Amino acid sequence: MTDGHNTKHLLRRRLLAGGAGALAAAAFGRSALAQSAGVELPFVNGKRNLVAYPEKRPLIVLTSRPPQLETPFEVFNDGLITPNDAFFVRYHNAGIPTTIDADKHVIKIGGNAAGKPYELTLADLKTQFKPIEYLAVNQCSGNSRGHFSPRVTGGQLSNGAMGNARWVGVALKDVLARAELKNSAREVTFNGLDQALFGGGDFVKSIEMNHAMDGEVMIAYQMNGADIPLLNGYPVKLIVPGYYGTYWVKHLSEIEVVDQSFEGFWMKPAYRIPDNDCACVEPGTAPAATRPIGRFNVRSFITSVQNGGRVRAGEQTVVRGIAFDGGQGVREVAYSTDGGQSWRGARLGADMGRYSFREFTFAFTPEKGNHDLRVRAWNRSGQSQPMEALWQPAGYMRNVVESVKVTAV
Ligand SMILES: Nc1nc2c(c(=O)[nH]1)N[C@H]1C(S)=C(S)[C@@H](COP(=O)(O)O)O[C@H]1N2
Ligand SMILES: [Mo]
Repeated sequence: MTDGHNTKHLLRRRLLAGGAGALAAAAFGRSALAQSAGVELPFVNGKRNLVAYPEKRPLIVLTSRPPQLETPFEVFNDGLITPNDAFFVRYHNAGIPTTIDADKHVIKIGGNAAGKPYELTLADLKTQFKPIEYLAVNQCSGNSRGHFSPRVTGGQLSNGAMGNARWVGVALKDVLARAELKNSAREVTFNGLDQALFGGGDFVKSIEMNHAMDGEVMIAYQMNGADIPLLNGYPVKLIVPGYYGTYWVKHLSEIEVVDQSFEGFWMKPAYRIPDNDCACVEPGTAPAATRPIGRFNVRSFITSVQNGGRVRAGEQTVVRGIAFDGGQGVREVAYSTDGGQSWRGARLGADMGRYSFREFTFAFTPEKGNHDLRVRAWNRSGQSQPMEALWQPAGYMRNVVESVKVTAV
């Protein structure tokens, strides 16, 4: 409360100050406000600052060292592609690169199952391989973790640790093929320029060989038609479409093809889920067995109105939102305006690829009073979202059907 008051006060002072400053504040009203403001995420201890990091508009700060930034949810209603300056940021270790000379950046390709190890410069990557391109959602495993009940440890995120972008790069398969892989090749590991300063271990991830060779996993050098922002992995980042962000290694500098299962800290014990169909356990209990986290489950969100929002009674409102899954593609979105008692089909927007956000809309003419809006998506293999939240100790993969309560006045 105090913050909101101070913010308004500050902004008013700036506007009253006159001259160029006032003009600037007026022209950039929204960001001037945001820069000095905070937000209150909808859970206990959800108070956060909004701060503009390099190449970023003011984003929700989870931690500042290393930077972990969440996208304010309104951004998802501005369009189906998340702008680079609004895209969330997640790092594990404090030793992040602060300047990178892309002309000097090399990716080393080696490992005990690479017959012919070699090095690639960024220029090689851009000129010697066929570019590929697609839209894909990046989502942190812990997106929405702050909403878990009972609460779990880890970054207390609301729903903004996700984003959809157009990626351009080269197929990992093509880069690996040039290393003349041995028959013993089993997994591929990925490392980036960032380093662990205070323990925890260098951030290294792995995927299986057939996944690495699927022709879709990409070494990207472009995001939404521009260089990848530094905080999102400049100059090159691994794109593993449909898979949680943990595999999307930033500032990619080392690729190793190895003949055994890689079990570095960030593959085991970190980033594992209960090894069962729901990837869930009884709240408060630990799983008997785990496996590495994999593809996204199905999610959908209303974006045009937020929980606690207002709509006009007796007038038709078009409610809009986004749905996505781990790569089957969204087949159907249903909506309810009565808290889940009755459901109808929403209208799907254009298919922008099976890894992209998909828009949906539905029309709603509310009577005066309170309404509980819900949406539920299905993918092309019939998977959907649970009506009651599933629980797991790491707080990954939350995908419950959300409830957006609005008042029609
Ligand atoms: N080099 C490096 N890459 C990384 C990480 C990291 O800590 N270091 N974190 C991963 C995790 S858990 C996520 S969710 C995504 C986030 O990507 P973004 O910061 O570009 O949004 O980066 C992944 N790639
Ligand atoms: Mo993540």
